[in-house]
Amino acid sequence: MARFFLGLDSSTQSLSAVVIDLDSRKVIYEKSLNFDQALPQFKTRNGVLPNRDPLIKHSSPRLWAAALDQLFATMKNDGVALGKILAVSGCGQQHGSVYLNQKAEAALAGLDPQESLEKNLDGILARKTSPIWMDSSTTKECCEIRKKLGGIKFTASRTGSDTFERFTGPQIRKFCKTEPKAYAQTAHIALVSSFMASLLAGKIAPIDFGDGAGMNLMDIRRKNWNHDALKATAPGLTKKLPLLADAGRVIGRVSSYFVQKYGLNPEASATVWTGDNPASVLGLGLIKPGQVAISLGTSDTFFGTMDKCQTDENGEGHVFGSPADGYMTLICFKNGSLAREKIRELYKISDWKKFGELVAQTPPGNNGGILLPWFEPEIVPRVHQPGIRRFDLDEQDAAANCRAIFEAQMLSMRLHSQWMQVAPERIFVTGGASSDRALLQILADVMNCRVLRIEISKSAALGAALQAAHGWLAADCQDVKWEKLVAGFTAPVPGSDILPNKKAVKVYDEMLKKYAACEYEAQLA
Ligand code: XUL
Repeated sequence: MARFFLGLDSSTQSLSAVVIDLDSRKVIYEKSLNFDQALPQFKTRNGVLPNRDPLIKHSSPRLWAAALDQLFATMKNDGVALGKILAVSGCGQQHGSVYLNQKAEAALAGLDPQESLEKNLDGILARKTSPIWMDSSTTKECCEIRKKLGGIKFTASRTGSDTFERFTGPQIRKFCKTEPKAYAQTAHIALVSSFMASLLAGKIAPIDFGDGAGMNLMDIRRKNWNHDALKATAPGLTKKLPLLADAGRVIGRVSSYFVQKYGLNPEASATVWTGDNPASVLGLGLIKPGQVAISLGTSDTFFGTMDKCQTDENGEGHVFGSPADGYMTLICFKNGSLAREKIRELYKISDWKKFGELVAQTPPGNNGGILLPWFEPEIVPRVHQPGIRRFDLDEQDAAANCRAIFEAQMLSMRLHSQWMQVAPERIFVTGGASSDRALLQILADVMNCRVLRIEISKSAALGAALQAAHGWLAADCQDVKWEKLVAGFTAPVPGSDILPNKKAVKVYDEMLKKYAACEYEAQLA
């Protein structure tokens, strides 16, 4: 019998599904459902609910449940062999939280297939909306928790990261301070990933060590809830958090809701989900320690795998548990494609090909011109007041400004990833902007490293499907090696190799010092 596994990715703007056939090592189905387009009644923009305060970014758990219904209906209509799926796993946008009351357990256990999944949530949400990773409204709470935990270095070495506005702990603290009644009525706090896993399993699901590390609440080394962090965050938190467990671990059978409504295999295993970045690590095949990938998307993320836990003393980067054992590091630069697009609009450049041609008109190093492209508050380096700054750069010179944004973003990645102390032999790149050769050449030159492109549009959902397979095989007492499991699903695009140019490498080695000084000056201003 064929062995099919389903992976779901509940990300910021969409819900995606990938089905793999483990024996032929093929992706046999993939689909994405865009929230704004498929569910316009929720009135989200790019997956976010409108809010007058630009620092507040929330979304809706009802939207995520409605999307799950719609995606299963689409899979059924598309003739996906749901009856043959052996296990389902998934991942979610990290840090976002869902607040459920004491009726949730019973409601999840008895999900009614005659009603929509959204309707099944009636009366169980202790908070209507969910703060998500784009929220930056908790600076005060970050300070308070960090202070109680003994400062940046200690917070990072304990929980894997310094406190960050988008991390769940500071978000919970703000909720408890501003809506104490609703907080008191909260019986269960879930992450986006564990909320979706709970719907699939029909019970409160554990949080995994990958996504759990994005909360400022988990002890990164011991992999259990850290009581000092819980105490520093909000009262009574111990009782509201679920168990921590390995991603992919089987937690039971899928809820009969999906069996009756969509014909999902009644024997299919429901498993623990993880965060979208840990799942991408699997989907990109980054299993060996020291492997590095950069995802060039709405935000740019730089991630790699480590066998030993090493945290960032400066508190800019994060360490999460990797779903493939060990640890992964992550640095999130919020102004990724967002900033690149803003520059393209600003200089009225028709497309990225033209943009690349302009970049080629100026030499590596941009004759000393530097641009700091913080159109939105930046996560790394921490910038609360957005704004762009130019140093020795003529605002009227379109070509120099195009090169400047590419160089600044890549130099920033090099500067802020130094704490990881990994000297990769090659860097894999993925995401929308990874087809831009001009950008990749600058990346190769700045990092002095070979760059290879991996073209997987749904690396997180693929990782989730592999996680489902791993969990199912482990529950079946089969000894399964991650390296063997991921083999064949991911390969660099043939001919996508970009090698560093020796002359440019020297230029960027020098330029890094000036770039760092400009960042420092801009942060002081
Ligand atoms: C990671 C982060 C983002 C979200 C995007 O820390 O905040 O990458 O996970 O979904």
